[in-house]
Amino acid sequence: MKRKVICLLGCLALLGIFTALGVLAGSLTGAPAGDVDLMIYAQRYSFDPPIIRLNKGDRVSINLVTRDVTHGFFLEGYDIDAKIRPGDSSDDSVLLIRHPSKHDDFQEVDRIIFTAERTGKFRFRCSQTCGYMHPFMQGEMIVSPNYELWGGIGLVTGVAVSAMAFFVFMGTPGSRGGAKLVAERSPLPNEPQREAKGPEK
Ligand SMILES: [Cu+2]
Repeated sequence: MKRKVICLLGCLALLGIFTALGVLAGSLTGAPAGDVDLMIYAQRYSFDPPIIRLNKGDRVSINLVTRDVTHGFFLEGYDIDAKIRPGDSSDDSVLLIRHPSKHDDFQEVDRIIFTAERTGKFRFRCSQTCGYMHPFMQGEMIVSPNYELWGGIGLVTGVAVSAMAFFVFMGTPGSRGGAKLVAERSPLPNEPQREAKGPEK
């Protein structure tokens, strides 16, 4: 009985350890890549939505739309500076992008595309002077590691390992019976040979 309790506690500890390892793996490696399609509206003096939530590794495609004048979209930490010029209709608007660290010129694109490789909080702000409140036009992108997925993988592994450990330490009724049968039967094939050899000599 005492052995059973110790064994159960051991299995619980294993479960905890594997779940924790899973969460740790999540914080170090991040989530599997997913495709995220976003529409961001820019207008004086805010972005809609103001907060973007992503998982690490997400392949992001942003369609930037302006509701009034030309606005910028400078994403800190990701080397992205985009701007959207309004047209007569939303189809006529022009989206341009450059990478500040490369000192390159703006190039026309259909979408702002990048992979969310860095975890953390990153500010995005308007980089085109659009009015007196322009400096306050900003939002936030939050890239988090996928704790749930890796924690789940850890938990499942923990269940498997602790179940194996439980049966190894406690033994199953079948395996005990089987062991006895083998122990009883194994001498049998040798016995007749010994008996046979004995009288010959
Ligand atoms: Cu602005």
